[in-house]
Amino acid sequence: MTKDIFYGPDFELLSKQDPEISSVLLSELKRQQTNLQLIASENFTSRAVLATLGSTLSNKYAEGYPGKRYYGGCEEVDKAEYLAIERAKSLFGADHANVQPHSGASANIAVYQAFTKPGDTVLAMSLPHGGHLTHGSPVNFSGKWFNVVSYGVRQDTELIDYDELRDLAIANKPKMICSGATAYPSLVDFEKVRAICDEVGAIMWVDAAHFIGLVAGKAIPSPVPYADVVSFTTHKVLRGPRGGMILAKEAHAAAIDKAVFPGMQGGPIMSAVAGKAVALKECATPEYQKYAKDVIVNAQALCTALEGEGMRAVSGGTQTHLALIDIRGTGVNGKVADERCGHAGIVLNKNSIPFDPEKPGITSGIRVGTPATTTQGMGVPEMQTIASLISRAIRSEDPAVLAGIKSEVHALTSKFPIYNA
Ligand code: DSN
Repeated sequence: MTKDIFYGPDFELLSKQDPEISSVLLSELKRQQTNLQLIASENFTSRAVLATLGSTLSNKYAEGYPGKRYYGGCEEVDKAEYLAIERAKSLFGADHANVQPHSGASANIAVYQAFTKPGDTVLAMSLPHGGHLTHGSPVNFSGKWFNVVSYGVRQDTELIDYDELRDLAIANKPKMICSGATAYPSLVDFEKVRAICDEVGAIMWVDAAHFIGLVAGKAIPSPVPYADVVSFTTHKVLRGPRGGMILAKEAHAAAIDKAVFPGMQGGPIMSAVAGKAVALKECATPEYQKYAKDVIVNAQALCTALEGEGMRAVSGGTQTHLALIDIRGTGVNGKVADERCGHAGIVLNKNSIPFDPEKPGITSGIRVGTPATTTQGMGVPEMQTIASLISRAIRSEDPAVLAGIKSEVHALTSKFPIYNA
């Protein structure tokens, strides 16, 4: 049974040794193959990246940096890390790259550590308006250890209020200003943010986790020429392994490296570092650049089609890989919509919309993204079909109807197979 499957011969060993875990791997593969993956922060990484993640590089401790390690035997993993660094610098035109953070949150901890001290003031986008936990949420280290002042979007346009941002910067004199969000469908005006940072003497930090893959594909403008530091994850649109990365101006290189190691992490996960190198090489290809543009075309098509189904696109549409949809017009809240779509094989997430009257656990919205479906090869016609499937799922409480939609989802995904043997 396991002979022909994607995971290869080692999987047979695993399935004999640990049938419980091997069955999780199989059923998760099936879940990814058969459902619609619309979580804006997820993607299907390449087989080459997966092969690297499952390699013996995982066995190696390599505290320190290439050429300056605290353990012997690092000559091979050094080559992988040098490649990842050089590819990151070349792809993004950055002075410096640190490829070791285990995740986006880890990368952000390092940014705080490099530029601030506990108690310092930082200006960042508010979580209810699309920010991230590490941008000052009271339940996160950032909100507990720093004086984070939040800016948001305007109620009329649902776009960042740069006047408010400037006023807050002048009034609070932050050490650092963070731009970047997890549920903001529009582009950030980095030139404006740079000017505000210069006016108040703040470090310009861009948390580019969500959109860096679009930058890599030259589909949207880059924050790198403007920002002092850019942190991001490598597994979203970028389509690499789960992990984090930091780009910085040369003047900040030493501070960033010190903040990552020994400041925040011990040994880097060298299989992931090598996987980041593989993904960055893929990102430099014309195929990837087309992919990045297609992700946006698909997100816009999905957004427009959802509007055609009687839902409202926050900020009037999208310029990126995701759309934030106000679903109050359907009479259903985000939590119920998320659950109904889940029963129908459509994986998305409930999401607060700006000025949401509902609690964060309920919400008035959903967030949909197109990185994964675009990797599968879906295009505008499929986005229109998906919008109709979402709309029907949200509006139905009948398990039989939801099961019927699930069959349609399976029929659609079977035409765009991933990880086939
Ligand atoms: N969890 C990520 C997202 O879904 O946007 C952010 O870290």
